[in-house]
Formats: sequence, structure tokens, C-alpha cells
Amino acid sequence: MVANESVRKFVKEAAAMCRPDDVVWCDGSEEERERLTRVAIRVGDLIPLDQQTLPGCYLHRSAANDVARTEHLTFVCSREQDDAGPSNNWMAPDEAYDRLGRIFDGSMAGRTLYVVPFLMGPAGSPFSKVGIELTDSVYVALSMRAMTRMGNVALEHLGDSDDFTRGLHSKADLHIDRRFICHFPEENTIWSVGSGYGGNALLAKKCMALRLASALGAREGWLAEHMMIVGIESPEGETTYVCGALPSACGKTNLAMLVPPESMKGWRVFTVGDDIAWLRVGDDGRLWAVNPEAGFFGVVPGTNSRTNPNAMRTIQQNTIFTNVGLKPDGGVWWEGHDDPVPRSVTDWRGRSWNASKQGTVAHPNSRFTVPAGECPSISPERENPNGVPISAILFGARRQKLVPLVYQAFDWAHGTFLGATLASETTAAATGAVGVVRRDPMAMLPFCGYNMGDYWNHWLSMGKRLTRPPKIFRVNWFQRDDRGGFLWPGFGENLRVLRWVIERSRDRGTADESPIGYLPKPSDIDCNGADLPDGAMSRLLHVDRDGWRTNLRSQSEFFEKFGDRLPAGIREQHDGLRQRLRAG
Ligand code: GTP
Ligand code: SPV
Ligand code: MN
Repeated sequence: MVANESVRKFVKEAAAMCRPDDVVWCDGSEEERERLTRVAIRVGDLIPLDQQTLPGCYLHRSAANDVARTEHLTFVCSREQDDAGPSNNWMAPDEAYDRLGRIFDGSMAGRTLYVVPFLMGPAGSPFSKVGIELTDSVYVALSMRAMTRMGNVALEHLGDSDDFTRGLHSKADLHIDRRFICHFPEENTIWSVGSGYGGNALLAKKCMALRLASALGAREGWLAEHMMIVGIESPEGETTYVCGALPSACGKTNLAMLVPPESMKGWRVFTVGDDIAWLRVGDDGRLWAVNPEAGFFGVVPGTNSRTNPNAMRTIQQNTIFTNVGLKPDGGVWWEGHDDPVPRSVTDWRGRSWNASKQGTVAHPNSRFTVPAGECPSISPERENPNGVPISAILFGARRQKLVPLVYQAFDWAHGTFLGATLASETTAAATGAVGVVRRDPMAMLPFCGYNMGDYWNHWLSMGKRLTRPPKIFRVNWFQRDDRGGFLWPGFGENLRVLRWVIERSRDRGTADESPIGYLPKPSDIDCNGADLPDGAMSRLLHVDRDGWRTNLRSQSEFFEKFGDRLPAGIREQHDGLRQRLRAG
């Protein structure tokens, strides 16, 4: 029996409302993993894959209407609507507790309630945070085990404190009319009902480590960001840590697990995190980053031994695949796999695919869930309680046109502006249209748990406290040629761009000043051994001034929504860009 009174009270009250048949406290042990896996197989949540070739691997099929985050059903329930801001859906806390309470009422009848204590950040770190997720999904409990430091380690960290995130989750009937993901930043509480999928249901991830943590960070003076963290060692043995914000399904996992191209001998890459970074100002005036997670929930389609060999090796064992194709031999397949489409394969919905060839075999937002320890490139610094010192921050997005391959911000405030003006073509990671350009500041549009105007202000104020701030860059791997093909090879080749980023962040390397920022000359990016057509680099680095002038208007329209919560510092940056474009 768990001694912490507040935890017991939380569980007791939730159980009284949801009325499960029984309550199981998770301890994180190996025996428990085996037991829960057996339960998951029995209830149909997991299908065992071929245990010879894929030991410890299982397939999960989610409900067909429950395959991605549902942003229109996600709410920030602060007391004041203005504190959620114009970029979030808002519901008054009382109304949210009332509406969701009715759905939670009796929702776990006939089911087990799993009590999942979890720790975000390394054990023993003063920056780590504890949460407790109560869930009626054994798939969620097992996924949380892979994604977080789950079980007794979290309760030990908590001791008898009541400072923990209270997460309540029920699949209820999985009906979209009864699906809500509500965050109560003032009460460190999350209520999520009616979905069993990813960011909607694994409450440690987007709900706690981004939405609640971002709001808490604003109060406490740190940042919770949708960023990967990577360590890059040069042939001379110098390691540089870089973090990068890219919107959902825009390349963080791939960048974090990058394998250097053949021609870049002696370079090594270490994965610290692939999705979330908690950033603090260190005593040395540098920015320090911790990955609060302990596993990956990565995009499957497009993953193969050419694009992401480290991910391919990571998912050979102890992996839960969600919504991929199943082969008769117990293997898995997806679009963009190394192997051609199998002659016989069951699609993500469990239907035979080959006869009808309807839709894709794997869902475009199919995912792998796997502990970080399975990744061959995992960094030992992942467990460092202080995190890693960051030399460069990247803001990237999917843009077919306009945005050059890479350029550098003039300073921190300009870099904050580059983040605030990030826009990207939408992906399958959330429900809704795909491929539509939308503003996604800092890749945090769906994840910032408070008013985004205040958030930009917080970014600006962090810069004032950093005496050795990281340099900030904008990247775009996704420019297309007139036939729709990618202009830049991407993946491992992105290290060529990172090499310039590293040089610049160490005050070496050359660049030209342009209206949008410091731009490398084509010859500044080492393309030896990269199969790039003549003139490609000039196109990749071209600044389309007319396009940027048009873009200025779309920036203003977006910023206007924030009224007087828009920091003067952002407005000044916008004016500065306008003036430089006019002059140029
Ligand atoms: P979330 O987990 O949703 O936050 O996504 P993420 O940012 O980690 O994206 P991820 O690395 O999983 O990449 C998403 C998709 O983009 C995959 O299909 C990748 O194959 C593809 N992708 C990643 N990097 C590149 C790149 O450099 N070039 C191209 N063309 N595609 C890429
Ligand atoms: C994202 O959408 O950015 C993800 C996947 O990382 S989910 O956990 O579903 O949010
Ligand atoms: Mn993400």
C-alpha cells in the first residue's frame, strides 16, 4: 500500500467517480510488465508479433476514429480565458469538471483502473517532476512504462509531498462526441476522456510535460519546449549540444537519431531526446536542457534503414507498434519500409489489404513506442540530472517554398521572433487537413498551456538572463522543386547544415547578412560527397524578397490576435524585418 496520503486520496476520489471493478497500483517491475502484457493480449489491446525476430514486440490497433491528437477537443481550463489566450480552446474549470465528470461517472465499470506513478526527468534531479496517471487502458499503462520512469521510482521521488500532476484518463466509450482533453494549469490537473491514442491519452507527454509544464515554467522561470536534443561530436572530439523545435511529424526524431553521411568520417551523433526539452538558465549563464521522457513515441511511416537506421535498430525489440500493417508471419510493414509491399498484409484496421488496396497499409500517424535505452545512439548524458549545455537552437518546419535551408538569427530576441513566426504544412499527427500552411510558433501551437503572448515575453526574458545564450537558427529540409521532389536530401545529410550551425554557434564560420538573418554562402555548407545537382545550393539558400514581403502581412494578422499581450519586443522585430526588406 502506498503511504502518500494525497496520492491515496486522489485515487480514492477518482475510483468513487469512475467505479472500476478493481484498482491496480503499478510498481514498474519486470514481473508487472509481463502480467500487464498478458492482460493486454487477453483483452485484445495487444497482438503478439513474431517473438523470434521481434522479441518483446506487439501490435496495437486503435479505434478507427481515434488515430491522432484531436486539437479541437483539447482545452486549457484556466480561471481566466485570457490566460489561455487566443491560440487555445478554453473552457471554464467548473464547466469542464462538470461536463467531463458526467462522462467519467461510472465509465470504468467492468474495467480495471491502473494507478501509474511516473517521474519526468532523471531520478534525483531537482528539476524532475512527478505525476500520477489513473487510466482504464492497459495499453496506456504499458506505453507509460516505456515512455516514462514509471512505478516506485516516481513514488520514492515524491515522498510524502502532494506536489504531483493529477492525471485522470478513461477511454469511456471512445465516441468523439464524448472526447475531451482538459488541462487545469492552476490545479496541476489533467482530465482526458474518450480517446486511447498517443498525446490524448499518455498524459505525461503533451498534457503534462508541455502544456502544464510550459505554464509552470513561466511562473518558475524555465521553458518546456517541443524540442529534440542531440549531441554532435566532431572528429576533433568536441561535442556540441543542439536542440530543435519542429512541429509534429516534421523531423525531430530523425534529427535526434541522425547517422552521419559516409563522407563525414569521424563525426558521431548522440540522442538525448526526440520530442520534449525542459530548459533552464544555469549558474554559468548557459542554457541547460533535460529530456523529461524515457522513451520514444515516434512516427513509423517513412522510417527505414536509409532514412533512420538508428530508429530501425531501436524498434527490433520491446516495441509497441500502433496502427501499422501486419504480415502473416507476425512481421510488420508500413509505407516507406525497406521491403516492398508484402503480397499478403493486414492493414492498420485489421482488414486484408491486397485485394482492395484501399487506403494505406499503415495509418499515416502510426507510431512506435519504445524505451530510449533500446536506441543505439542514446547519449549517456540523458541521465545527467543537470541536463546538457545547449549551444544552438533550431526552429524548423515543412515549407515547400520561401524558407531557405538554413539561416541564423542576429541575436536572441531576433531568434525568439524566428520561433514566433514559424509556420508549417500540417501533418497527420493531428486530425484535420494535411499539407495546409499554418502558423505554429516554436512548434508549440497545440502545446502551449498559457497565453502565447506571455509565452513570447517569457522567451525574451529568458534571453536577458542568459549571459552565454545559444545561437538561434531557422532550418527547412522540405523545399520542393517544380516537379514536387525534395530539393534537399535531408536525413543524415542534415549534418552538413548542422556543421555550419556548430561553427556559427562557436563564433567561427562565415555568413552573409540578409534581411531575414545571417545566411551561409553556398560554399559555406560542405557538400562534398552529397549528390546535389548544380546550382541546388544557391536555390536552397535563396531569399525571395517579394515572398517575404507578403509573409509580413500574414505575420501581422496573426500577431494582432494577441492584442496587448503581444510583447513590444516582438513588434519591434517585426518592424525591423519590414524595414530591412524595404531597404534591400
Ligand atoms: P512528432 O513525434 O510528431 O513530434 O514528430 P517528429 O518531429 O519527431 O517527426 P519525425 O522525425 O518522426 O519525422 C516525421 C516524418 O518526416 C517521417 O515520415 C520522416 O521520414 C520525415 N522526415 C524526417 N526528416 C526528414 C528530412 O530531413 N527530409 C525529409 N524529406 N523527410 C523527413
Ligand atoms: C506529436 O503529435 O507531436 C507527437 C505525437 O509527438 S503525440 O504524442 O500523439 O502528441
Ligand atoms: Mn511531438
